[in-house]
Amino acid sequence: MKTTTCPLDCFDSCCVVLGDDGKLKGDKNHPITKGFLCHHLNNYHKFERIKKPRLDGKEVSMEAAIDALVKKLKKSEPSKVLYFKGSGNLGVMQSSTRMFFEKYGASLTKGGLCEEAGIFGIEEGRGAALPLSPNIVKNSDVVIIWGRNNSITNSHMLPALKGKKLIVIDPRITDIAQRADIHVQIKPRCDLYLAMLLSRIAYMEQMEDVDFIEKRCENFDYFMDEINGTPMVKLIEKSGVELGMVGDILSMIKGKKVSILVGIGVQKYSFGHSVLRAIDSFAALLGLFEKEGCGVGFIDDSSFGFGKPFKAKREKTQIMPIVDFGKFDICFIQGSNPMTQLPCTPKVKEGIEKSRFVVYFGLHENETSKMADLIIPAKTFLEKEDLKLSYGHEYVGFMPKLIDSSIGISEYSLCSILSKRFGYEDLKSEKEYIKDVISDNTTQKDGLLVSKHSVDVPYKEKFYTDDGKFQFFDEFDDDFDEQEEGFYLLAVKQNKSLNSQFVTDDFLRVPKTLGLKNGDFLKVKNDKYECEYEVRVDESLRDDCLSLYSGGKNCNVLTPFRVSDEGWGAIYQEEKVKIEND
Ligand SMILES: Nc1nc2c(c(=O)[nH]1)N[C@H]1C(S)=C(S)[C@@H](COP(=O)(O)OP(=O)(O)OC[C@H]3O[C@@H](n4cnc5c(=O)[nH]c(N)nc54)[C@H](O)[C@@H]3O)O[C@H]1N2
Ligand SMILES: Nc1nc2c(c(=O)[nH]1)N[C@H]1C(S)=C(S)[C@@H](COP(=O)(O)OP(=O)(O)OC[C@H]3O[C@@H](n4cnc5c(=O)[nH]c(N)nc54)[C@H](O)[C@@H]3O)O[C@H]1N2
Ligand code: SF4
Ligand SMILES: [Mo]
Repeated sequence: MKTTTCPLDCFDSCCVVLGDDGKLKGDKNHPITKGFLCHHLNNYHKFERIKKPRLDGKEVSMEAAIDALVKKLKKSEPSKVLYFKGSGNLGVMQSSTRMFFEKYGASLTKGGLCEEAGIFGIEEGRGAALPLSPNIVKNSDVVIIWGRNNSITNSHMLPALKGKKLIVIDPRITDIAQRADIHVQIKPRCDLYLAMLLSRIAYMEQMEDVDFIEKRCENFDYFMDEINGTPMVKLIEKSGVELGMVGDILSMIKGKKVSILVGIGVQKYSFGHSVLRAIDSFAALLGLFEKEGCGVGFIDDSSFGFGKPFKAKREKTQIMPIVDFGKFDICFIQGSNPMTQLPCTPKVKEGIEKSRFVVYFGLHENETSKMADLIIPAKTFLEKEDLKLSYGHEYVGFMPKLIDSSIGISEYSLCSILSKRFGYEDLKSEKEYIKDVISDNTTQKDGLLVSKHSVDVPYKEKFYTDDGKFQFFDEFDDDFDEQEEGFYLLAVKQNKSLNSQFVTDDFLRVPKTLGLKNGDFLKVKNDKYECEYEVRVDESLRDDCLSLYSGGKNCNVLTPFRVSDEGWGAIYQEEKVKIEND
């Protein structure tokens, strides 16, 4: 049986079986995949890929494409070259190209478009974000789903949720919210205050885990001072959640095994790191970090503790969500579609138009490939050697080359050819890189490869902070004016696309109260830009929210050109938008 691992940016990292007919199926024996794949891989071959390299709009051979790139790189000042890698494929070998560009002296990016703000907060409190796998969640009594949309983005968690009490905290009535025992249809950006309110009442109800807090935590008194120092009415007002509902949540979790599954929804804000820190602090107050069937999961760090073969050693100077492409003579864009995925599309467009030579290295045509001077087609995950870690569970997935194809080039081969052309030392073979990652970082569990650092109860022994203790949070900045007129513009995922890959959806979802109907057009604006969208009425939305799906061609026209206070993360939902409704 030919098996591999789904390369996509997803919690689940499914184990994929390649049939003799070329069809992809989920491995029935894999403990997470359990025999099913989602829309993306079930339809993988239907999506047209780029077959030939193109230079200035004309098809060329791969040799000519690489020649053109080498020529440009040799002529350019290295710091005027930008290396920009997205998350189209999360295999370990994807980063091999960075090795070449780092040696060459190109500018590298830091921060990112996804979980960076939240991860910063988690690392402040716990030192590292260890995965909370479905294997742990299945032993919980209650699961709190906090700004994560499992049925769409993390469907292989669903079996672990069966039979559990579910509490969903989400401004939209998602599929999982409809099945929840409690749904807090929270106002966007209010989660930090809800975490504080929950902590305050839990403490009043003496739900804190005294022993855990005393032995394994720091800063608890300051945390409680901060919380008790904030008037209760302010916490209720700021969270927008009634005390009755807080009471219902706490009675449901009291004395129970509780897992909290946090998604990126809660941290697409300037103070995103503090939101995760506050949720973690609530969990630590309850002592959830050392009990079986308990814990907090996020977009976890699957490579925690791993020696990373392609880790950048040079300083990264460019902040990814607000990088100015126009400053660079050459932009090498791999596995990404910044024209739709970075915040503030008008700025991105301006930069990409200004840059002298834009290289797009990807699988599919998209808004960025349309603007590129040189297009280099990639190989699919079936056609190259790789290895995949998951940010949602402990298993490490083999990705052997299963198919020969004359189309495209792998990241490793491109790196290898470029290195040779520049006279850099020879690379190890790709099999060797993969073998080293496996032998240094993994071990076997029930016949499957898992991270060496994976444990049944994360943080049971220690936290990964300097003193090995959990650090409660005690202060945060929030200067957002929630009274400002306008709508929250939610940035969410949908089932048929993986960000901008596959079938995208350009419609603006609006609440029923706007009195619009499907097919109407609505002009939406912020301080600088405006954009007209075709509308779909969505009864799952709060009256103060609009939403756009990730990958839609105008999904980022109105998102702010800013980054989080910590972590250099994109903050798609930080600013309200206004509508022109006549
Ligand atoms: N099908 C599919 N799966 C995917 C992806 C995809 O594009 N398509 N993308 C992958 C990637 S890159 C990632 S990072 C993950 C993300 O996985 P998720 O975090 O599950 O994805 P989102 O849809 O961004 O956000 C989840 C929920 O947060 C809610 N939300 C928005 N704002 C707030 C808020 O202020 N507070 C609270 N409590 N909730 C809020 C939204 O309504 C949404 O339901 O999914 C991965 N999986
Ligand atoms: N408005 C809004 N914006 C968002 C989000 C949102 O929810 N709303 N989500 C954000 C998040 S969480 C993320 S992670 C980012 C993702 O944003 P990006 O990292 O830009 O990811 P994609 O849009 O999925 O683009 C992936 C590209 O990778 C290419 N690709 C696929 N496989 C391979 C391969 O093996 N090799 C190479 N070289 N290329 C390959 C595909 O052709 C595609 O062009 O978007 C962010 N932007
Ligand atoms: S995108 Fe996620 S759910 Fe779909 S096949 Fe890949 S790993 Fe599985
Ligand atoms: Mo992401």
